Amino acid sequence: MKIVTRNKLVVTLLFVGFLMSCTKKRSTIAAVEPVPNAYQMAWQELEYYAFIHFNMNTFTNKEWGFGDEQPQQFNPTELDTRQWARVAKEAGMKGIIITAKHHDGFCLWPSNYTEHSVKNSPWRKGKGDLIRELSEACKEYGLKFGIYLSPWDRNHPDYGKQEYITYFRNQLTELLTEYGEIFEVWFDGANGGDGYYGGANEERRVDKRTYYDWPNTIGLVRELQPQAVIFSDAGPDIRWVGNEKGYANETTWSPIFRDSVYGGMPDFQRFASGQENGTHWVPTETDVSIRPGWYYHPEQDDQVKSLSKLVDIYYNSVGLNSSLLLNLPVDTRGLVHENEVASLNAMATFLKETFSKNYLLNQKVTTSSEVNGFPKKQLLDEDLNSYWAATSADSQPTISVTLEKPIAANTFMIQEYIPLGQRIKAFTFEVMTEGTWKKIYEGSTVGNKRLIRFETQSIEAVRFKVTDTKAQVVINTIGLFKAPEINE
Ligand code: FUL
Repeated sequence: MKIVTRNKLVVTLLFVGFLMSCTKKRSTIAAVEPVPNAYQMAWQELEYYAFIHFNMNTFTNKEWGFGDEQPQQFNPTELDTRQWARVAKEAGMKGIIITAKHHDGFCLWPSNYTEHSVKNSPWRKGKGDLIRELSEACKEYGLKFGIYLSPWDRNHPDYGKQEYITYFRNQLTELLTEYGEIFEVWFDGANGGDGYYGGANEERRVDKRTYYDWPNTIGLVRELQPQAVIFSDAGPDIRWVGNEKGYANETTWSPIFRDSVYGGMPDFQRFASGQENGTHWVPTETDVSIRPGWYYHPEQDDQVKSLSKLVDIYYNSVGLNSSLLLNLPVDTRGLVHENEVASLNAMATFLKETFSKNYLLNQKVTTSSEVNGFPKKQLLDEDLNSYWAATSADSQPTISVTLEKPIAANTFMIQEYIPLGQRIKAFTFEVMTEGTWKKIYEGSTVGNKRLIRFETQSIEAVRFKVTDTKAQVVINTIGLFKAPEINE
């Protein structure tokens, strides 16, 4: 009896000790607000996904249709959304966002609220629903599915009036209730003014800030698909990187001072780098097309971005605390063109070869400080939920890794543990070759991921030093890689 009681006591004490150590762990590192919510965190982990611009413009060979096109013009001959999904999957992408309706107003699904849709086209004899086909293909290939719905509609007679807002919301409701889970809703900011507008053929200006009643439109998305992140020039959940070239800024803060949210805001440039002390977590998304145009134009068949260009874009988007939304203009057959497939496959091989072997694994790591419970070994455990923490007294935290034997490498990766907020303001990255430290790079922000590329060299050790930070440094992971040479 006595023994049992003592055992019970020991077990209880151990349990209390365990609970205390957990509490201690959690309470040690305070978050630096703002921080991402769970849905933004899930989105951060995607990093690389496809935009598909395919709609009426594909058949009129335009970038922006006027709105006076006829549904009969939409007629892909070999449309196969499973091919799109397969190509995206094999490319290593995690999802697809489709232009359900672009500025010309034509709808890729048989909306109940307009005749200007696939239901009046020859495609599948008017019985087709491209949004359904694509959502099912995405499910089959394990890809996330997202919707681009242009607020501007150059076809609709009521555009500019209150009635159009009801129409826009009805369409949004169809898209967000009929096709399963949506991971991202993309609101374009473009509003050009003139259009067909049901035959009026006139210029219609709206106040982008107030016309779409963004708070309630955003509220509708939240209600129907609470996990979806919403994109516009200024958020609310993710923001435009500020250019369509594929390049994020060297300094990229995820926080911004998000006073108002609407697509097409004239001062989005002030968000390009974000704001160190911004009040809301609104990370950037880098959208760029694999060809010069967003839509397919046969004359651009030989202008598909090369492997080296795509790699450069990847390092300057994913590697600069952003995500890469790479556009594939599906052609008039309804297929991703062979030239795109070739570039994407080359890119997939490059990424696989580069990031499959982290040369820092099992090597000797030293750090300038360490908080109990957040040891340096967690820098290399490949667990996105564990991290190393420097003490708050350590104002210039340093991570050094000495390699057992010299390794030829050309890429360094580091990720902050962003669930606790973005912190690093400035850093240096050095490598040791032939016994001498060499400064390779001096940078500013890190955030979700920073990739540093350099000439291939035989490296004996690497050193990452934070030279300025908002708060105690928390690092999720580090890596050293060797990207293959690109021979083009
Ligand atoms: C822009 C649009 O005007 C382009 O046509 C394209 O859809 C691009 C992604 O966004 O604002």
